[in-house]
Amino acid sequence: MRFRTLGAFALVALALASGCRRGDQTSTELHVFAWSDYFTDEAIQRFEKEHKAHVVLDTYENNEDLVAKLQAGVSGYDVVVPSDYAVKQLAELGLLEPLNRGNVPNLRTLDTNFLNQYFDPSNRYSVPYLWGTAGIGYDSTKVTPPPVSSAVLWDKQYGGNINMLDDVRESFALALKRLGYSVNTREPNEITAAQELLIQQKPLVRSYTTETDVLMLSGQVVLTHAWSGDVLRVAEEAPHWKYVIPEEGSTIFIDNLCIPKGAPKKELAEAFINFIIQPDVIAGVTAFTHYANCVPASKEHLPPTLRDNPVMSPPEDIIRRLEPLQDLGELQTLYGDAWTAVKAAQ
Ligand code: N2P
Repeated sequence: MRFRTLGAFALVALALASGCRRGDQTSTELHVFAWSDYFTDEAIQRFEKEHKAHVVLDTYENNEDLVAKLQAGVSGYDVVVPSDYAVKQLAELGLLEPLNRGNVPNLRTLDTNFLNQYFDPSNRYSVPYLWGTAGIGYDSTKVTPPPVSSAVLWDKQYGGNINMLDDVRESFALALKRLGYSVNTREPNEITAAQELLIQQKPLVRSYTTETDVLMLSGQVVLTHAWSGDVLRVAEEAPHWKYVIPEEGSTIFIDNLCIPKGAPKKELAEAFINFIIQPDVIAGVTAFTHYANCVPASKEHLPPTLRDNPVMSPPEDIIRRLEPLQDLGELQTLYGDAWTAVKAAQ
């Protein structure tokens, strides 16, 4: 979590200018709750300057933590970044504010392929932001030959050096695909079979976390279930880290900018969303995060190495092996219980 404060001078000036009582320092704060490493300092600072606001950034590890936090009541957050299926869950729970599109004119810069998706058919609540895939990050000096199948995550020779994403749907997706099932199966038998497979893997697993970058950089693991951008970003610093989508298939996600119900600063949140999807700004975000974005005009601002990077924007034959996670409604609890059983297994 990052926390920035304006200089005392600026705060007093701001308070006076907006007619606030001196000491009312919260009036121009924007609270953003997102995946880690999902914005850049440059973008945040530029927004703060242009809008005379102060951004407080807080992070979560997975969609379930985000949903739970918003379900628990007043979160105080103004902007959140749920993945596709979680947008649908949050919208159905009445936990999102409809967007005032008039305040987000840059919506027109978005690639229409990302609009009107199943999880929010007319983009009433969500603005597509970054997208990527789940796969396997591996240390190519230690894992040989380069893995092709997700079976490598069950290979005893790497026992104790493996991390799995602490994300119920992603971990089950990996196991389900390995068994030849859909990542969105509604068949209890298939979910149970995936649960068994994850339990069988458990003695080899060093950790379950979605904060994979530190594990890769520190060499604490040689293999990790991971999201594409996180591995690519690490590979810039440590090029022996590579990424592969297992031949069995995997998932593809779109993460979206949304405003939680009752957000204290709805208009400022809309200004933030409008700001961040500007081509040059979002290009900076992609250059840092290594996640592809939904704004085609940003491409010309990207470093050439990222413009046609096959990990960031996979070719058609790889895309065909990927399934988006769907919202499973009530059945989500089946997955939740199965995940709890995996975590509790000895
Ligand atoms: C970034 C996490 C990627 C988000 N650290 C996956 N939806």
